[in-house]
Amino acid sequence: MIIDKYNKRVKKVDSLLCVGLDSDFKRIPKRFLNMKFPQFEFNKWIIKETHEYVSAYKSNSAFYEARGDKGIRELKMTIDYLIDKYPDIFMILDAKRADIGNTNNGYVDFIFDWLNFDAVTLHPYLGVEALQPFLDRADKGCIILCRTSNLGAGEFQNLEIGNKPLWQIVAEKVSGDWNKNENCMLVVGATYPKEMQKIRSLVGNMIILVPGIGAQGGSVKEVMNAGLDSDGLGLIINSSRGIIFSDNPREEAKKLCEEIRKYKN
Ligand code: OMP
Repeated sequence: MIIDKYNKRVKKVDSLLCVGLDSDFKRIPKRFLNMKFPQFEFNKWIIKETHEYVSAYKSNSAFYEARGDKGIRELKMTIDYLIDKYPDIFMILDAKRADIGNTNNGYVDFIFDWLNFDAVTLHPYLGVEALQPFLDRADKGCIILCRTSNLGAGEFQNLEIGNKPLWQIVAEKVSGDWNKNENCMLVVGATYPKEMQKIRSLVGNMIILVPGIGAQGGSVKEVMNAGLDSDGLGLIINSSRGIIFSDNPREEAKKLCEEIRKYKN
């Protein structure tokens, strides 16, 4: 099972930390800009500085797509580097994809088989039938948006359908019918710990990806209290800007990892 890869790494380094390789070209330090592959070199540096504290890396596709073919090439170079040097680290492409079924086949080929990511973030809006090409890949992870971290998340996600908010229905569907291959996970923002607690009570030990720590102000303590599973695991806690654009990414990753350990134990 693909989630075993994540859990194995978690146990090896005693960390639930995911560093977001959201390598916005406009923000990467100047010393990288005159290199042949600046985004890749920046990522390589971040990976060297942080790998011992992380169980996952998550690359947001937007920051690579923004540079056209150069960005896609350097995204590919980054994942190839990780596969070569740190193959046991869980690798997520944050692309929030989903379309009708046959179109999804193109995304599956690109993300899972050409880029070789372990998992991808997906919208649930088109329903399980459309997402099948992703879900059928028992060897890969499908991370479904449930309760997102942004301020306006409630506009649709809080809509009540038969006395339940939409996010609750998504959590129930994904952890039930959708998870036949045991390869589904959910996204729940750190900025909504109450919802996280409810979702954890609904989905058993399903892994939850938690963005919103660091730059978006989510609290590690609240996330850990609300979201840990019955084994004291089950979370992928992401921070992107708060680590990669800090003065000292190694120190920031270490600090966050140690904070996670403190509440985990
Ligand atoms: P920072 O705010 O810089 O830590 O980045 C957060 C990352 O998580 C970005 O790549 C976002 O696109 C992503 N994200 C959210 O911030 N909120 C969500 O609800 C979902 C995601 C995601 O799917 O990862």
